Amino acid sequence: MTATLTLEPLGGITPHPRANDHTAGATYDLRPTAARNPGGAVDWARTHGAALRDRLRTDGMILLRGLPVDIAAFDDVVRAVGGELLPYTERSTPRSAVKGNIYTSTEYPSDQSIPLHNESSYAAAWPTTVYFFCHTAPGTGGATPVADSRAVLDLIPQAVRARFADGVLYTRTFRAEMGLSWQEAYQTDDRAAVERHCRAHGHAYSWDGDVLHTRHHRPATLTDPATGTEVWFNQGHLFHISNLEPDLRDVLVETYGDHGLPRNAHLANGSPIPDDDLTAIRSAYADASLALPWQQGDIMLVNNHLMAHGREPFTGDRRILVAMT
Ligand SMILES: O=C(O)CCC(=O)C(=O)O
Repeated sequence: MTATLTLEPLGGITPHPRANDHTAGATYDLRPTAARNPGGAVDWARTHGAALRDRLRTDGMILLRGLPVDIAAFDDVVRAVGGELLPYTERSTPRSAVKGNIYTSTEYPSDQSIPLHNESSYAAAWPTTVYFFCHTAPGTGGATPVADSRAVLDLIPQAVRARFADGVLYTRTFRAEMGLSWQEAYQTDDRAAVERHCRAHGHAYSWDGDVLHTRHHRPATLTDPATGTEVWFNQGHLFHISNLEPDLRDVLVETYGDHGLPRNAHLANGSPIPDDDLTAIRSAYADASLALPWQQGDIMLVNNHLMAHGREPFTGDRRILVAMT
């Protein structure tokens, strides 16, 4: 039986004006909602699991606040809502396993932002739901902003979308001393297993000693099966070399050349993504985004088809854990 789920709008959050008022006609209610319950987190999640799944299908993001949660309870809440937790495969960023398939969120230096992105949208497989748990709230900053991927698509000019009609070409170089090694990205020491993965998913690959180069195409958009809506769903702007600080970019190009960069992205035909297109895409994300300050114990449920997520710079001992189903 489905229990009634009461979600209340969260105060103190002001989405960017264009997030609910953009030009393509449709509007989405991006006000985040929260479920509050001071009682047992796991029982509550078991009772409301089906209702939470239902709401997530359209709402995109729900914050659970005020539940007493530790790592074990987070694990159980995720199972109650989404079933078995998925491992982080075909990795693109460093994360450490904390308990089973619960990981730290991406371990990038605290002064850096992580651009909004849909989890693993560069890969052959991705989670449909991502769960973030605030184990330790940051001192300042450090929100995990979200952006409605339907709004992002609507905010990207038609001419830009047309250039991405055939998808994105992702190029990656895995080396031990820069970015991720192939062993970390694919979670194996077995080259043959990596080659099997590449062949199964149509990734071209070549070896240069212990350095692995790959190239693969993925679509730029996705039709969400639950709502039938098209969403912007790729990491072209994040893989692109322009995402790095200019100094680091110059050093990488000088050291490894254009074809040896840890990550890069091109239009599907291999030509460069125009700078103006990247600017338009990044500004669409910015316009559609909203950020919630974390409170210790918060769990954020994110529909990975409908919502991108990122990270703001922070101070203090922030610890956000992530699980995927
Ligand atoms: O730490 C966070 O809030 C999210 C980091 C992130 O974007 C990720 O791990 O994919």
